[in-house]
Amino acid sequence: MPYHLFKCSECIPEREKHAVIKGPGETLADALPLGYLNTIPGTISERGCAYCGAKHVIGTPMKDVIHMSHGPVGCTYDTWQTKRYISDNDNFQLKYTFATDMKESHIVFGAEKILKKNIIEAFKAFPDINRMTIYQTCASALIGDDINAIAAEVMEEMPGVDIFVCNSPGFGGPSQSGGHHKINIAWINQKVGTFEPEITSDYVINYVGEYNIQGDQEVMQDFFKRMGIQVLSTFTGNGTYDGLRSMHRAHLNVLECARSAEYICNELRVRYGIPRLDIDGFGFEPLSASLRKIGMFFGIQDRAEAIISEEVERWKPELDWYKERLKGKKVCLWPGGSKLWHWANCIHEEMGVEVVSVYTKFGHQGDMEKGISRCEEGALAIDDPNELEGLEAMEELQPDIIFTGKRPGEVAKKIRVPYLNAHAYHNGPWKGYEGWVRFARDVYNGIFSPIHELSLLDISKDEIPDDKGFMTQR
Ligand code: CFM
Repeated sequence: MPYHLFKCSECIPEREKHAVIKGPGETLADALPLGYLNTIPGTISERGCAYCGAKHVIGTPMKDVIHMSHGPVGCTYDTWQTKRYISDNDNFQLKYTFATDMKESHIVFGAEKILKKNIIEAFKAFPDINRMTIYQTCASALIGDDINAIAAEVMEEMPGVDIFVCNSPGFGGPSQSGGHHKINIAWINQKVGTFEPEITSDYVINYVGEYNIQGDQEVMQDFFKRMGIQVLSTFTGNGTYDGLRSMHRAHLNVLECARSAEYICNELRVRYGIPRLDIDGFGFEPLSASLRKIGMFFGIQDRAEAIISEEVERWKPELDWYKERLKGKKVCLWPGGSKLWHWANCIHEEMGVEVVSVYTKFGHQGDMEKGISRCEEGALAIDDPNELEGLEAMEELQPDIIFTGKRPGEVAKKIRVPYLNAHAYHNGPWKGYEGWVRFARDVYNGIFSPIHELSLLDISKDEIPDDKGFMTQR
């Protein structure tokens, strides 16, 4: 049986179909973990909510916008201290966070008045910013505040401002993935086609599903510019509000994170006939193939080849230095969504590590299918894991390092497994050729840093670690 029931989850037998071991000779047809379902009651999920997926993943990387959360102030928690989607306008979207600060009295009497007051106050406080997004939360959705009406009223009263309303309360889906879908569709319905851009090239793209984590977007944009391609908009990292209103004028949608943003690409194809091309900015081979594909689409493949040979020649020796040292190191690849399949194969091929486990918090079965097909035989694949399952997996698999988020990462540290931040990165950007070397360096430092020898010392006992890191008596 390829399904795997964790000992810690024996009391939640429904969990069995959410974990699979990729057995020898088994194909994906034997079993895939269930995915994108409501979290089973009793398991402490690591997922985010649909509001988080809409606002904190996709909405807020937009850089020239006041991002207003209509709800209790706690809903805005996920901001500059956890997010690293920087921008080239001095990080306006990271530096400030806005909320209407709903309280109990607003639940009873309604919060439309304070919403309007807050919108006007925020625009007055930042006179250079005249674009706003407003996000519904569970609290304002449950009492039925009409955010659209208030936004329309303000736009009437303040000519020159433009407001987007995102109706994706926390309960609007099983995970953040539900919110991705909602904001994709809301944006194309409300805003695409309402702004006419200046076209400056024969080759015009939207760069979609790219959130500029630690500068990824800027690295990729530089490659596109060197190819003579105009990036009309980026959905949404380092992207501008008006650029994203003009997505309908691109010749091609270049899609990076298909999990979070395939919806808008598919709609742009249906409504405006713009084709979709899926790419990978991570890893030498996948990135080179991606630049080549874009070049082929526009008939400018020679420009892509010139970049590829220059960059590979410059950075490949450094990557190989790390590969030699990382060979055979065991990795648990435990991101939120699409990074499991963006990375599973190319970290093995290009950094030499063995992927002994993949998981996704909110990926769909298609993401798992891609992830499992790209990881090593014997790997443990888990959908929507809980903390205890993560611990049990680490104890069983004894990974040398795990790539995951801050919360599971801190748990790993407690059992002295080093972790890299797969979401926000350690020393990014990790996209591009130089970025991929930087990732390899972070992995190397994660595993080999002498700090781990110290962290393995338990000063309460008279013990020292042996050369494998296990504790022995002094
Ligand atoms: Fe796409 Fe993302 Fe991801 Fe995602 Fe995310 Fe993210 Fe992620 Mo954190 S959009 S699915 S909801 S690549 S925030 S930039 S790192 S879990 S694997």
